[in-house]
Amino acid sequence: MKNQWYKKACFYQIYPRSFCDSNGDGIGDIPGIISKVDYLASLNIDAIWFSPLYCSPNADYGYDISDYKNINPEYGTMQDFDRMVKLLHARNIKVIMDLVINHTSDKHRWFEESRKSKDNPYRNYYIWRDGRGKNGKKPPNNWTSFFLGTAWQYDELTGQWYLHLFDKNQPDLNYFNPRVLEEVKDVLNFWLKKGVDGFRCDVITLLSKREGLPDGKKRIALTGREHYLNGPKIEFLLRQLQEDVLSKYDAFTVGESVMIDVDTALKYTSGENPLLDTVFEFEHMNADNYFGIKQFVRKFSLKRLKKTIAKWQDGLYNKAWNTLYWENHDQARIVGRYCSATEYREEGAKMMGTILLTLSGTPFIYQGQEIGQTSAKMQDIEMYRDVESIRSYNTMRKIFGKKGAMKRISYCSRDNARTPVQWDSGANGGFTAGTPWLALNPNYTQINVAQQENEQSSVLNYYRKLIQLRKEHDVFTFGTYHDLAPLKSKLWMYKRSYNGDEILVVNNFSLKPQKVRAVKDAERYTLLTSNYPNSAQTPVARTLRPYESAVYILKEQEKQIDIPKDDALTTATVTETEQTEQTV
Ligand code: ISL
Ligand code: CA
Repeated sequence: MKNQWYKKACFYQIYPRSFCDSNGDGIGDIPGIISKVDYLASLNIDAIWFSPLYCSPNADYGYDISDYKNINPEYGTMQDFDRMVKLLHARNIKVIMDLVINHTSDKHRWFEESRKSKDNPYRNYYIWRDGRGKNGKKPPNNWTSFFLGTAWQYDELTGQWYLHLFDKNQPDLNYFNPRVLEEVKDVLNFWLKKGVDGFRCDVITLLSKREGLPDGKKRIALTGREHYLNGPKIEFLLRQLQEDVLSKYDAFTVGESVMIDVDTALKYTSGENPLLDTVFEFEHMNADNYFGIKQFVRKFSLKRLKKTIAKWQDGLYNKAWNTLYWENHDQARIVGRYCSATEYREEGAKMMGTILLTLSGTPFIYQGQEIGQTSAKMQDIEMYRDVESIRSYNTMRKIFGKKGAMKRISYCSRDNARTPVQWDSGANGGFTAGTPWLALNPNYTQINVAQQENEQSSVLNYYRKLIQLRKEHDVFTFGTYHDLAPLKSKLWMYKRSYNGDEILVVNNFSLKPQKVRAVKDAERYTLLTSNYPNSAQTPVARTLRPYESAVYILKEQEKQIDIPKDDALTTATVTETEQTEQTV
């Protein structure tokens, strides 16, 4: 039976380039991370997902890998890496690596070989095709890239095109060729032998393309996706990785699953030997855009968000395991998206933290989120470093004009999450003694770790408290989810129940006070925590202040394990199985 430690765990994501720079070159690095291990331990987190640390020419900052078995020299050496793992393990923090196997860098040795000639032994590691039209000067099919435009690049050398679902510097690996999966297994073995605890699997659901690579239905984005999203052989590929490698180390996996729905998620994550332990779905990050395309910005709707969360909370309950996240290196900061970054900023940040840590699934906190960092919203395209932002700005300009494009990019750009961590109010927020690779958000003078360490009621200390409470009360992690007011557009109130225990979470998603009716049997509950001083001690009828968020818990004496009169014995057994399931 697999060790399910990850169910009770709280994860933290590090984007190494922006975490902490130790040598003044403006780039975060492993010695920088090492200097912060005690800070990481003080958060009481159980595991860290590292965005790629491998060698990369940085077309997509690590998501274009040129050597899977070495550390990017900008970040340090393999010795530094080993030391970091040791220090983290000594603090009971597990290490999860990013596994980017849909594509490599075009500077990877395999691709450099592959390009050389049609009969090179590595040719078939990538997806090469003849072009269409006269002289083959048109791409082989109509698929478009995640970063917009065609997904094909013509290569003069051999007169053929190669497929790249992302940037042209990120050629897709060819899983029609069984050799490729063998290479990947070798990479997995390498890191697992070193003692890492699992993988976050980048765009894992895209690996298997449909035979013949047929044209796709024309769409606003990702034309062709019906031919590779959860493609024909994906389950076979994942099964092999599980059986031949991952299961031997009891390794944890979370699969980044673009555009996934509940039923497909269940295919990957349910059953006795799931293909993945859990997934990152995207739907709940679309409450402020049209068609799931983040550049098509739209006013945030709490009702939409609640509907999506309810669907996932219910859909996976007792069948599979979900993740919880608001931020990562691909998303703008949540403060400023789902709550205000100006008025009541701290209350909003704490409210979003409360929700993250009181739902079912494994929570992931992204660096800087724990202090409520906000999006930098840079107004000059020259300041951006992210390939997606730059590419989509150019496309958006054609649709919305310069101003409209900038407005949208500055709202949704991935660089909003990638500005360095704000450690203190000194030069460059204490991130570097040199010039940072990406400018800091100027608000580091007000929002930073040092200042929040000194303030008892800071966002940082609130996150710590919530993580602690989640550890103490299993109902946070394992409870059922029940939305008490799904139709309210400003209030999010829900109840979680588990083994006779209950919590009620009430949140005001607006800048104005909101009236709430008393919760049924309000006196049975008592206040556990709140982001305001003097919140009501029981969930009575009253007015919730702007972004007020409070967690109530069933009083100890009110707890009872329900035993139906007719079949007490069966129920007792059920309770017992539930308890073994959560044992970690
Ligand atoms: O960020 C995105 C826009 O919303 C997504 O399209 C993103 O590109 C997609 O979620 C895949 O993300 C992952 O793979 C990419 C890499 O650029 C991202 O940073 C990574 O998280 C290619 O490896
Ligand atoms: Ca450095």
